[in-house]
Amino acid sequence: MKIYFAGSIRGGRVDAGLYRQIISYLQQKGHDVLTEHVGSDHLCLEEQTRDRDAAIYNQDTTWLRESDVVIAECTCPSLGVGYELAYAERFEIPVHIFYNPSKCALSAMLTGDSYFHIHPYEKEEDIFSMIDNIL
Ligand code: 6IA
Repeated sequence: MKIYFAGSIRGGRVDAGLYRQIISYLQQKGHDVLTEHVGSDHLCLEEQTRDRDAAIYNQDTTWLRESDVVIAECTCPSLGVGYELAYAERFEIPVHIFYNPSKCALSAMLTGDSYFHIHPYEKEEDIFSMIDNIL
């Protein structure tokens, strides 16, 4: 499957290591993760120009429309991820949201939208069997 993995970038990189683990797990299972860079520890967060951001937006929205499913890790809040989830809903792409309730309260705009499949988890290692059940 073509998977769009969404995780916080400018919203904060505290969970970048977890994003990396989820992405490599999906790749090991033979899936095509379009957004491998979300787990990268070499993102240059300082570079921010309107043209560069427009290129990122155009590429990411193209990938979103091409994807079979969106998987998002939402424990670290991110405006960009929230936007992506609503964008995926608009194009009727299934969306699975993972978050750790002991670390954050997920926005009511996500938990209140019955379109989204919401997956709270207690331990990070639980995510992988949950993914197996979804895909
Ligand atoms: O608001 P955020 O930056 O936290 O939004 C994160 C989400 O937006 C991720 O799921 C990405 O798919 C997308 N996104 C945000 N920034 C980038 C980006 N920047 N490259 C690709 N996708 C992005 C490159 C590095 C940048 C900080 C200069």
